[in-house]
Amino acid sequence: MDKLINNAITNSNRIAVISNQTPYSYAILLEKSKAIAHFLLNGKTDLEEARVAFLISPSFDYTAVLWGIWRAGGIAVPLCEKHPLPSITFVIEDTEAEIIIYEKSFESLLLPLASKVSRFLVLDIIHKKGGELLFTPAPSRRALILYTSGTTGNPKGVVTTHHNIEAQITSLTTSWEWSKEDHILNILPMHHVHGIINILMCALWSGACCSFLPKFSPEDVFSEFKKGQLTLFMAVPTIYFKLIAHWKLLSETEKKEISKALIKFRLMVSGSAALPISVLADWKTLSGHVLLERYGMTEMGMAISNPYRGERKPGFIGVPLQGVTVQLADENNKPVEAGLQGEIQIKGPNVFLEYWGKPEATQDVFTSEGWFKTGDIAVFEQGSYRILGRNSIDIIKSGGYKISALEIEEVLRQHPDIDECAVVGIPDVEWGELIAASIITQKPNFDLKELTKWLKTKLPNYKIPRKYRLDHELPRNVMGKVTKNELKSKF
Ligand code: MCA
Ligand code: AMP
Repeated sequence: MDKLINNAITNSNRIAVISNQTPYSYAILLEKSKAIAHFLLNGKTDLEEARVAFLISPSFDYTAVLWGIWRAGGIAVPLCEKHPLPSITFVIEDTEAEIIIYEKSFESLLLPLASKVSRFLVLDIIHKKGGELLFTPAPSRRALILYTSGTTGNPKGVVTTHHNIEAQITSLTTSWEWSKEDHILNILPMHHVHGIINILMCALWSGACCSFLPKFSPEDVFSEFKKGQLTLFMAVPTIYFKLIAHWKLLSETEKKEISKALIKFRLMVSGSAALPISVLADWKTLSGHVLLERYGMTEMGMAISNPYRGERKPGFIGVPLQGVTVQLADENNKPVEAGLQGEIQIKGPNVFLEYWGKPEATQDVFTSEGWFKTGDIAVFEQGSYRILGRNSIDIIKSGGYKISALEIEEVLRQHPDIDECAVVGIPDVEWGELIAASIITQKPNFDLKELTKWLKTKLPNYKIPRKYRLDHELPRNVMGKVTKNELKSKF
């Protein structure tokens, strides 16, 4: 945190963030985040790791609140604007958040939660100035809790310390040669590592500029590209797919204009899910860039990356980033022989501290030798790692979001007309995987549109099944366990 603040002081006259077309300097970011810290401290000198949840659209205000929480010694818990109330309530209860800060437009959504916290603060009232802050949190202190889906029902809170975050940032800014001349566009949701660490925090650490668009739309992204000021772009494969599809519909003149702007970029990165080779090839035609594919996870930030300089191999994720150690291991957590497949296991200062309030779950994902078990299966060949799949069929990646099939099944089972169900991910070039559900119901003419409406009150849009089958029974093995591979093939 000290280094982050010092870097910001050094760059105080530079533009840190552009949001709603308004530029904000590092000096203003320092001032506003200090005011927020003072307001949160309310006379104390340290929040002592109180969880502070916040629901603010991706913007300068979001950035100032994140820094304000850290400068006050709190743990930042970003909420997602697209989540329905039950998902937000879960996070507030699970973290036992003491404070919620929100943007006025989210007031009616959050009001039912006001009584669950000691302080329910609308951002507009925070104007207080105040003197210097008397403390900065030590590197070992908890900084951030991000929720991620796993192989058990509910999402788990991944806790990273200031030290973890600094390690994640420095390995990326060094490997990808960030500088203060950089300017990046941020169109990703701000409750995940990709948007928060890889884009926003790497930019701010470097004295560079981060421009926010409140929501992804291909038209808006292309018009930002055409302004000719950006040097970097990072997104999930689904976004590249959508940009390519939009570009293909444009006139020849518009296509040329966009391609001319894109060739000037320094670097374009894809990650959070496997990049289809067809998307890599189409993007090369459109932009002249071979996308740099890298591999990461909420629990460890980025771990493996194709090179910034040197050959980027299609279908491969590259080699360990600076400071990260990787092994491929068998079921006994022993390293596999060269050329054989194994689970990716990671060590390094980038690896998270714990799942919030879940010591057993934390212990389960580390080997006795301290390796973090990712659950991703890979092979090392031709000097680079290649992902082959995951060791759990119940983890789905759709649109770059990690989704638990079991979490969706648990919600589906609460529906009064559903007797049984099973959820799987089926391959899809646009979304990575599409969520598909087999439903067993006795109800004649069961209405799937109504089911979708009902699910949307309980789950975020990206966790809603896109394909259904109404079946008489689920495929099972002799032990009675649902055979999900068989179900997948039925879709
Ligand atoms: C939305 N739609 C979908 C899905 N999501 N259809 C199928 N599968 C989906 N997963 C449909 C909606 O129903 C709607 O259709 C239409 O798409 C638009 O919905 P909307 O919610 O507006 O979607 P969007 O804004 O266009 O979202 C697409 C997106 C978004 C921008 C690609 O999914 C996204 O921001 N993904 C990034 C997630 C991310 O940052 N992951 C990083 C995790 P209709 O109009 O018919 O209803 S961090 C991580 O993974 C690690 C650390 C790492 O390595 O980075
Ligand atoms: P999350 O839990 O949302 O952080 O998602 C992490 C998961 O995304 C990893 O465990 C991988 O399964 C997947 N992932 C991230 N980057 C890549 C990539 N480049 N190729 C394939 N899978 C990826």
